[in-house]
Amino acid sequence: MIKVLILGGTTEASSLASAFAQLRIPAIFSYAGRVNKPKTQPLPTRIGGFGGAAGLGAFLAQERITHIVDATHPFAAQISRNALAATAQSNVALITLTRPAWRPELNDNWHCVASIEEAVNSLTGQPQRVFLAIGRMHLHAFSTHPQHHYVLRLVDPPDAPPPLAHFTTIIDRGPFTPEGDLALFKGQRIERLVCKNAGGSGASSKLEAARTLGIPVVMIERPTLPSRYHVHSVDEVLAWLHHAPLDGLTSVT
Ligand code: 3Y8
Ligand code: NAP
Repeated sequence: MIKVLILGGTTEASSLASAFAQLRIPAIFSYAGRVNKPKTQPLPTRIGGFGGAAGLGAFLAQERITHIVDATHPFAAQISRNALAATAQSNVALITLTRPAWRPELNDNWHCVASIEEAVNSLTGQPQRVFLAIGRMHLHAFSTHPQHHYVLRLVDPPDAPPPLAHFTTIIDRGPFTPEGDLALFKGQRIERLVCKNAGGSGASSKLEAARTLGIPVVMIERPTLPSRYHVHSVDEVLAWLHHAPLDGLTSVT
């Protein structure tokens, strides 16, 4: 009897949860508990860390999990490493549902960097209005360049003011729309965009807005992870579970 653990927190994980609920595939959805009100899922949901790879391993045994789908964000590297470690010690099968990285299109003006630190170092120069779409965890790094006015998009209101001299905070969780992001960039007079190469459709609209307005993009590339079996569509996950595809279900690429 299969029982699947979905490691969630992305648009793809939400699509997967809907498919599993429609097909009545026994599954538990898991959030880290990073935001106040995570999106409700149509599956039994647990919220919070497991306590490292060992804690995840204990959870798998306790819940008699047979399969894990790692549908977490490409920058959520630690949980992905834990899932690899926990399943290597057990006979639980693991698949990763990833979305392809974004690629620059003609006329895009991208400066690709390997880390948040490199993104910060690229912001020398005259004061600009910079859209920071990287969440709230790394804002302090940008305090070394106080000349800019930062426009921050966060899921929840910050507990304390960000350590930045000039900033505007926008509370929104996405998925976002091209019209919405274009209006936002125009309204906030954005001159530069800093973001992670999240991939997927849930947050690509800021890139479309930057393209339309000719705004340069500082693109933080994904962390490298050990090679693992990964697919890019819900149907491929269903096939992996030996389940027929759900009619009309679109892929996540
Ligand atoms: C808690 C669960 C859905 C899922 C929506 C996707 C799309 C919007 C892009 C911008 C970029 C950012 C951030 C972002 C994206 C989707 C997806 C995606 C980026 C939620 C969610 C959780 C989180 C955690 C949160 C992080 C933060 C990152 C905001 C839910 C909404 C910036 C990443 O306040 C915090 O502590 C926020 C933390 C990790 C990165 C960071 O370091 O701050 N995501 N995001 C998950 C959990 O608890 O397990 O509430 O729905 C999920 C989504 N975030 O089904 O609609 O699929 O990529 N999330 C980045 O890409 O740079 C926003 O604003 O343009
Ligand atoms: P991370 O750095 O890889 O993980 C840090 C710790 O958070 C993990 O070791 C684990 O704690 C816990 N954790 C992470 N994801 C979890 C999940 N789905 N269920 C239960 N515990 C989880 O992860 P992160 O970057 O903080 O991301 C946290 C969540 O936000 C993930 O679900 C991710 O999909 C989502 N998200 C992240 C980003 C991003 O930019 N990082 C963007 C969008 C969405 P224990 O070690 O205690 O088990």
